[in-house]
Amino acid sequence: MSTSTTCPYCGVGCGVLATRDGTIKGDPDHPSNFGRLCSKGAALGETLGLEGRLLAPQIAGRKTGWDAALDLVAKKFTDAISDHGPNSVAFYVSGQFLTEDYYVANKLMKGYIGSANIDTNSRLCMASSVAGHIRAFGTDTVPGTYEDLEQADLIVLVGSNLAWCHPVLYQRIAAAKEARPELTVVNIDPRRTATTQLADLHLQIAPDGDIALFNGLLSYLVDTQMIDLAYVHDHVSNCRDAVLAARATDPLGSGLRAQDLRTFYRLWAGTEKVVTVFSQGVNQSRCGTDKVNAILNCHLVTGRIGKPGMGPFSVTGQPNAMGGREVGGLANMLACHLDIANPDHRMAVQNAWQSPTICTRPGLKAVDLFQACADGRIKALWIMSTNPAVSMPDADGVARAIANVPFTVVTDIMARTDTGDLAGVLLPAAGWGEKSGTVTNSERRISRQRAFLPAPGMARPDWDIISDVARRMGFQGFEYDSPAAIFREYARLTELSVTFGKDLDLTGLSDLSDDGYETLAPVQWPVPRDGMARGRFFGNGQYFHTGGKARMIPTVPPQVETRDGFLLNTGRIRDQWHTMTRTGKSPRLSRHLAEPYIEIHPLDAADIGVGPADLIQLSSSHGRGVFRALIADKAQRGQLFAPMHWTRQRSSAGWVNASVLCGRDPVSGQPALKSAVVQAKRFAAAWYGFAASAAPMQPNRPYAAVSLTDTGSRGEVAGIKPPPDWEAEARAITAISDGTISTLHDAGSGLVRVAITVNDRIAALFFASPRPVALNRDAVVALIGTDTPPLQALAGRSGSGRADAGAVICSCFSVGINTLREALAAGATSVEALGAVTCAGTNCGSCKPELAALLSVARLPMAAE
Ligand SMILES: Nc1nc2c(c(=O)[nH]1)N[C@H]1C(S)=C(S)[C@@H](COP(=O)(O)OP(=O)(O)OC[C@H]3O[C@@H](n4cnc5c(=O)[nH]c(N)nc54)[C@H](O)[C@@H]3O)O[C@H]1N2
Ligand SMILES: Nc1nc2c(c(=O)[nH]1)N[C@H]1C(S)=C(S)[C@@H](COP(=O)(O)OP(=O)(O)OC[C@H]3O[C@@H](n4cnc5c(=O)[nH]c(N)nc54)[C@H](O)[C@@H]3O)O[C@H]1N2
Ligand code: SF4
Ligand SMILES: [Mo]
Repeated sequence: MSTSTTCPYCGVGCGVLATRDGTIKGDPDHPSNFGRLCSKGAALGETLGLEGRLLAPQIAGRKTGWDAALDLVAKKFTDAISDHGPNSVAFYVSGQFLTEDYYVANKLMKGYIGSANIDTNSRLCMASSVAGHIRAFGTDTVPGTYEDLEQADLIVLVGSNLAWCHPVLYQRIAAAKEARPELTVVNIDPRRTATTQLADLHLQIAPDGDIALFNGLLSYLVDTQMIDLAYVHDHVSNCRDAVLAARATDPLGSGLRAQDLRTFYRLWAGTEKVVTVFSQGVNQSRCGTDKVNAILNCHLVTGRIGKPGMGPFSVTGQPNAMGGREVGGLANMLACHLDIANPDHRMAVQNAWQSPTICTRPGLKAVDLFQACADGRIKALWIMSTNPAVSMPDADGVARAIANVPFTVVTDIMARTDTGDLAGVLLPAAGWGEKSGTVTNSERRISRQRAFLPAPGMARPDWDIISDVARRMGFQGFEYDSPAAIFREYARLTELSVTFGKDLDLTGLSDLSDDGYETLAPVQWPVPRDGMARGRFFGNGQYFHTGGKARMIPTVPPQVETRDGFLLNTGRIRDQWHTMTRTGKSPRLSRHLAEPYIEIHPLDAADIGVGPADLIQLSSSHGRGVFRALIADKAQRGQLFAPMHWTRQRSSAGWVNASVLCGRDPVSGQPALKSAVVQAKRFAAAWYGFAASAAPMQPNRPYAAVSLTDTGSRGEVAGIKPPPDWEAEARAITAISDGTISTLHDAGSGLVRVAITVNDRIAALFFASPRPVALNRDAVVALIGTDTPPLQALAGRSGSGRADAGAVICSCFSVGINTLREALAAGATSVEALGAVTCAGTNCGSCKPELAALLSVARLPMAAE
């Protein structure tokens, strides 16, 4: 029997049918995905194993019971509050919390502890969109729905790599475009990405050139009389100021050519049904909030908002980024889209909660919160469901700041994370599939996550752990026995949002019975009591500012700063989720891109003397890192791109945020994670190696990146001087200390090959060379555990004589780049033909953009080979 639940990864919020044996299917009835899943969703079954899970609470590294752990947490927080005041404690939480988890954490901090020092990783993610929405609409509303993407005639993707980050939405757009080829897609991104593949026009903008671009569009709309005067008159304020600011802007500041600007402006102006989708290329910027408003201005001035097929669309990253915003997860918000700054709102929330207190001013935002940890102001810190020692800018500084807090608690599902390693108390959370609650996706659709597995060991749901601590701190109001009870309380509280004229209305769900909650079908808010649900906001021109009008915001492009070094852009890859604690468990997903890498333009690579597969060292004033070079003209000159996923658990120097020191948006406090300035040079490796082992390897060399395989683990390594003893080196790297060792040295090439056999089976293979090691890694991995004679295992480049499939492009069927190249050489001329020959792209379809790229340029699109 399968359980219908929701994918725990991105904000598309796909419905999943899951069974206890780990079978995962897309839910054909879920309105987000209608049965589709991407590569990560499809591999969820491979992430459910208990390896590495945190199964019991720990105090100072020792296992303990819940009573001891939670009494200690309650006491330390209570002591800190009574000795140093409520602002001496802080929570740092996550858009991967369920709404119920988020609600109780927020209630405890804001209504009972009396501080607003609860911030969330959404500060790194959605804060600029939230601030931009509030400035324009009077509240944090995402007006549109996914259907708008299918109904639009023009989709503009700004700072969004939808193909890899919201793959099912990308597939919905790709399907719509196939059905209606006149649907035009524009991609605005300084890099060429997998998403560019779908675009009719790629505007390779200068970093942070977005305000110049959209201010130019606003001027153009005015000049060509494309503005909707009646709409603006009735429903929009501040138009004149915004237009004046736009007029003062030189659109060439976008870094685009005049003719490309004209093409784009004509297209946008001439297409009524336009959806502008934006994501982290917009939000994660020193001018993120202004970028958001520059986009919203263009939709407001044309009245293209809240109607089928048109509107601005901020897509959310995490599965419950939206739910967190609803319940006041950010340090500057109250639950139900109410304002901390407004005394009436505060009093109303406190009354509803019957709570002893209520915070009176905004709390510390993420960057300031960790600064306060560094300088000793925070005495007790609780981090839940996020990994800031990796994901915050200046990650090493943040790690030191966390270590500096006298009492730190981390709740996670994993025993070892870079953040958990710094905690005094570790609390085991029940994970996806083991706990129940709700999440809200990018289109405001609330879906149930349902348990289909028992919680392992002593793990408990987050809402339950937080409520228990609250009770142990002596607070009443946390006697919840189920997530349904929390959800009802939250839905009732949204009555206040209605009373104060805000958008968030779930009153229709206030009296949901336990059964009703259990069977709740995906539903989009608002869900008013009268049952008159409506999909879109603002179609009637009614906004949430006093007076009911939307507000246009004058925006000014940032000063172009001269920089000494490269501009470092960071983001995501298709098959990993953030800090890899879950996707890293799937060998299949790890084969798409197995190493931390830097995309660098060929001319820049030549400038710094970096050749193919060399290593690059990055550094900034605060940190450094080492990455494989991926030389491609996808990035512009002077700009590097690195994925954010690697950690200290899986690499020796691949967590990019160590080198990311960046500015912040002054309005939202969101860090500019897309534009750090770094130095880059060739990493002076004396040797490069590849190892496969039956044991889990540790990243223990100057350069090392390890990942799981079906036969154990694999690792890329490099050292700065040759070791005195290669056999000892091989043992240290492969973590195999027993068995027999066989070694081959090739004096001419310097290649060293080592095999370790235990009980006549290959336990480890290690290859090292003065140059990056070229060999069939799949074949080497496949030899582990076999009874192949060691010298045979070391012989030849491809070991078993099988063709090397190369870096995996199709995760579902493990189809490698070389297999695809062969199919191309044999005459495949379409994505479908490639699929027919190799199966690639015929299951989840996440690799289709890469297949199309292969076809169009007939060269390798992504290969950390
Ligand atoms: N596979 C995968 N999917 C994910 C996630 C994941 O970890 N893995 N995480 C989820 C989360 S939490 C989030 S927030 C989303 C993020 O989803 P996206 O925002 O789509 O992804 P990113 O790769 O962070 O960045 C998007 C693009 O912004 C571009 N960019 C950089 N600077 C600028 C600029 O100045 N202007 C413009 N216009 N573009 C710029 C980058 O080159 C990059 O291609 O993905 C979600 N989905
Ligand atoms: N350089 C750079 N840095 C970035 C970004 C970028 O684009 N570039 N993007 C930023 C963005 S948008 C985001 S959203 C962040 C994401 O960054 P993080 O939130 O730090 O990354 P995750 O790996 O998702 O962390 C989630 C943690 O929660 C744990 N976990 C999983 N399920 C549960 C559960 O049910 N309960 C509990 N208690 N724990 C659980 C996981 O094991 C993991 O340790 O990164 C940000 N950092
Ligand atoms: S697109 Fe992929 S990661 Fe996002 S919710 Fe759907 S299956 Fe999950
Ligand atoms: Mo995010």
